[in-house]
Amino acid sequence: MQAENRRSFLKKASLGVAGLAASGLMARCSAPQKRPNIIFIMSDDHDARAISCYGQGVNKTPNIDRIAREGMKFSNCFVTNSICGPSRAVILTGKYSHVNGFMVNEYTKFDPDQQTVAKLLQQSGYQTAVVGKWHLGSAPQGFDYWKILPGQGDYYNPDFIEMGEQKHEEGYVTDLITDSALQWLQQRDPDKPFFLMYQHKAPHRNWMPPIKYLNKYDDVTIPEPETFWDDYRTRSRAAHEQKMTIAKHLTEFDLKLVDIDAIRQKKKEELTYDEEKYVRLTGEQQAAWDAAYKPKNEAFRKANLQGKDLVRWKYQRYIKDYLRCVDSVDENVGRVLDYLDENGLADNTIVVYTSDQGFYLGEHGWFDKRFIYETSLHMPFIIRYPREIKAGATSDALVSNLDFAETFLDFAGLPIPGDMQGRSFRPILQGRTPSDWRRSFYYHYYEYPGWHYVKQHYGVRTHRFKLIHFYYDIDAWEMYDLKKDPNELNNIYGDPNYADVQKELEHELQRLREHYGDTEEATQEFLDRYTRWVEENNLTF
Ligand code: SGN
Ligand code: CA
Repeated sequence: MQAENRRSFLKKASLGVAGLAASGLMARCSAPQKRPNIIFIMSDDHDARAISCYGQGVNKTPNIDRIAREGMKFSNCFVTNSICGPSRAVILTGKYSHVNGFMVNEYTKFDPDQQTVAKLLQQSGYQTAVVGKWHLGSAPQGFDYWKILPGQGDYYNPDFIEMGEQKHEEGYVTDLITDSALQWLQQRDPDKPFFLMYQHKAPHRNWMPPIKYLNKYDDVTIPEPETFWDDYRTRSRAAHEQKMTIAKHLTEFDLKLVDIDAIRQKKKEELTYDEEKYVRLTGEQQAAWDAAYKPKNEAFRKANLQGKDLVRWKYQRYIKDYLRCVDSVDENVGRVLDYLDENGLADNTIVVYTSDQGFYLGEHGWFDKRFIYETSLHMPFIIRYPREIKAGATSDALVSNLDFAETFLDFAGLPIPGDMQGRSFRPILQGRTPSDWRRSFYYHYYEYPGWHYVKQHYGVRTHRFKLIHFYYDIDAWEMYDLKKDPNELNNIYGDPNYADVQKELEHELQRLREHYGDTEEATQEFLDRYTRWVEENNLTF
């Protein structure tokens, strides 16, 4: 990878001008360029199926779509480890979890002393800020300004930590994060480039929508995905033993079936984590919630649904609240795009929209993420930069959150450190996918036992195939032909018709593990420590 990095760096140096001329953008770029600003917009658990430009038709996201219409949309952006903190650590460092040390949420803290893209940009003269969801356990470094949510944060009237100081704010989290981002943009030094990480909590569980959307979608039925009733027939135990089904694992708090008045009767110190989210509502907010949910809940109870009908009802409640949260994200993204327009910044600012990972919106009967399966492996990734990216472009190249840091450094004209493990995809953005771009992608997930009980696994994904090894308290392999079976319903591991492909994938997986320095010994050592911590603290999830 180091060689690959060096290559891409040399290429950039030699192809810069020629490449621009070839792409017809030379005229616009003839004056000496100021280094571009970068706004990295990331939401939490926003799956591409709930972004209208990805074409699934379940909702409308006009502002996010605008970024794609004026820029480029990737259909194969993959996360290396499909969970929040670890994804964020990979983005900051350009290194896999086993190298940056942040493998699971919560147990370890991100080591803030290590090299990050924010520090490198800051050192080179960028103004840097992070606003919103952070979830890395340690205080941010490398940012001139930071204002983050503690842990997962809250939807209503949340606390923030601003430069080390805890603050309470009234309002809805997605609006508040945007207000802070715009305030920071407003007060910055206009003569210096900036790097802003603007990161939403929404639409993370427990999907609490803003007041104004509480009744949106009431009169429609959102279609269930094709695989909603999947029985995991050909899969290993891992798919059967997870705890993330719509049918069984959504709680009354997730489903908004709680009596807020009754929760308020409890003493503060007796409140559970979930109850605490509801007592945060002001009297006025609660009145709006009760007005919206009580009649719907009464109708639901009266209907006394059973079996599949009950599961279908849960899905509608879940997906509608999720989409209501997304609507607020989209509208706030619009506020930021407007700000760029109004301040003459649109041309020289790279705008990214992504999410820390994909998220099941009922596929395979699930919510949550974690698996290497298609939905949770994919991150939406949309990027606009009129100076170098043609409007309406698309790419199916295998890119990753592993590459973001390298790509931003490349745009900032900075060298890419040899210990970063990804590669700048600036050439792809310019319309020239390098012939030696990766054709296989390595994945590794660790958090078991943990929330939703998805077993540890690693695997490889190529353009057409996927091979997965689940391990630890299981030793099981799965393989999928994504061309014939895009929904991954037919595990072909061991199928003699695919013997050659299987052999190749096994070799490729081994090669990637060696290439990225991921060893069985290191994994074992981490898991011993992690599972001891889970046991010692009697954690159940
Ligand atoms: C919380 C959620 C889980 C979720 C994890 C990780 N439970 O613990 O459902 O998988 O976060 O999400 S909740 O009851 O607190 O909502 S992540 O996006 O931060 O990785
Ligand atoms: Ca997440």
